[in-house]
Amino acid sequence: MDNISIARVLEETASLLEIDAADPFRIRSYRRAAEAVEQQTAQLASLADDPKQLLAIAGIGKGMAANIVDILSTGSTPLRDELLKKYRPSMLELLRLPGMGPKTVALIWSALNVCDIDALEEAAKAGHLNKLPRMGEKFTTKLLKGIEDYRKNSSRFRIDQAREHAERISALIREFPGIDEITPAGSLRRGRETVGDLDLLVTGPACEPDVVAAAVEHVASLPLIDKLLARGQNKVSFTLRNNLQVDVRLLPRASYGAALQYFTGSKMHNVALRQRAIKRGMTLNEYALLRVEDNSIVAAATEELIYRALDLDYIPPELRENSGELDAAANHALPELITLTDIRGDLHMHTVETDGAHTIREMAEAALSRGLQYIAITDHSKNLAMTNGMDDRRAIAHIQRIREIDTEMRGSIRVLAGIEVDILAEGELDLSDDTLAQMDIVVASVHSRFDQPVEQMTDRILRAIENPYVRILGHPTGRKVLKRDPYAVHIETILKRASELGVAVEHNASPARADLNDLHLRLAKQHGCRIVVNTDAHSTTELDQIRYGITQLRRAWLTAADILNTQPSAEALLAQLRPR
Ligand code: DGT
Ligand code: CA
Ligand code: CA
Ligand code: ZN
Repeated sequence: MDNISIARVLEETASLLEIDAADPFRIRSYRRAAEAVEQQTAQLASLADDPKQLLAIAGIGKGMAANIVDILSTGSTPLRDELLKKYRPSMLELLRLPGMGPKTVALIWSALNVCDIDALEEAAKAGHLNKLPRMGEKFTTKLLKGIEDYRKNSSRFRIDQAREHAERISALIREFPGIDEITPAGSLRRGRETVGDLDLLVTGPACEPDVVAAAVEHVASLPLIDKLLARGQNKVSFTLRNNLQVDVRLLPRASYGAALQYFTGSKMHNVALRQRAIKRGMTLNEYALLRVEDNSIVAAATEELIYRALDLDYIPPELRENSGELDAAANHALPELITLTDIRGDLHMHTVETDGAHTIREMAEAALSRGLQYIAITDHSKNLAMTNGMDDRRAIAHIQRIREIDTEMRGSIRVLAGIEVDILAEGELDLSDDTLAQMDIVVASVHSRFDQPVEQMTDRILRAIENPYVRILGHPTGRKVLKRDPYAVHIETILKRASELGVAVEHNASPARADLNDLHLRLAKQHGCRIVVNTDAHSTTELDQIRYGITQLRRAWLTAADILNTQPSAEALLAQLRPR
């Protein structure tokens, strides 16, 4: 039994425990063990005779080592067998649907004997769910939409997950001697918010034609491969346990640039680029840019050389969508795209006061260690009850604590007092104007009643930003990547009004949101909107998610000057926000 199969059994056990409403710590210990097993280069089957070696793996304790020994000898654990007598493996998939938590899955099973997506869809359509507690017509409608979305989306992966997998795989490939560069190409390199499959390009002395077979062999036997799909002279394709497909290509140094250009795409960008080459008497393929008349190589080793030979400035991967970048590159009119180091502050984050994991001070210190000059603490307001949102009294007490930390930080970083105030159903705000007036930063966001008709939602948001204390409109369309469509709203109407009022619109950098998206951001700039990029961090590590925001801003052609929180200091920033 290989590591992937062991990891799958552990992961399944975790999910079954979840349906069984078991202790969260116990659930997490199985998940962590599954991940640890998957990462191992050595096959556990060969270590199991000596339990000490299993215990040496981080994330594997005594109990878990015993489980692994069981899995190796019987293919399962007594616990998993017991749970599978009570439940079914197909129920694990149900957990991915909206509104389907472990308790609901367990209930639908005990009441209706339903344990897979097809049967669930049938039961929902026949109206059987409506008879169960807390599952009215609304629930059924939402669920059916969720099933449809799930079928549509389950073949794509979020950029952050794709990136993590790419890094994990790259680390394992790198163990082979003679490999000195691994670059994710395709949609991941272009920074799309979701990725269909991973395209990894590898080069180094081990990838030269006469020796490449050994490196191909190394890649084809990576421990995390679930199914090997294809294996060619310099290419290996496989899937991971989560069904993500990976195409690895091993290329000689001399043609690495051409391959990088070709496999980064997008297809439409490449079509346009090839046409440009043809007009100049050249052809472009994955090996080189060639002169037609004598088949001589014009450029191949780097992308820069290829673009230059076609009389173009270098086009950053994020812009390669055939949306005007070739003309701009020909006219030396490409924007100087924003980079991570341009960001000086972060204006949307949460603390333990509501649903965050860390204190004001911990967030401030983490931001300081990341080189930021200022942050705003913006916890939730009371309408979001499940986050322990604050009423007016608590919000004002919270301002005091923020001010104290700001003083304690002695100017090393400025900590601004803020709030993420809920926009209620008719556009009223969740806290009084008196409270909002005391905040440096008021982010207003929609967190409820996503189902309103488009006119009502648009009016609701317009009314909210008329409130003179609102300085930022948070995650303006409410979508969750691969999980929830944006609510129906006339975004252009909102952008125009926000621009007139001087209310900044947010790009929420959390890869789960990426809201406004790249196209809306481009529109926002056209309408003269002020734009901020925020992490909406709920923990110190989530402050690092700013990088995903930068990627989307770059895809929207934005420069540092387009983004307010590139201002060097809190004072300079506040001067750019809607005046009081
Ligand atoms: P994805 O994987 O759906 O998120 O999107 P991409 O852009 O990564 O697309 P993929 O993986 O099918 O192909 C990778 C790149 O290869 C693509 O962006 C452009 C390049 N390419 C150039 N010509 C062709 C072609 O004729 N067929 C395919 N499949 N790819 C091509
Ligand atoms: Ca791809
Ligand atoms: Ca591909
Ligand atoms: Zn929010």
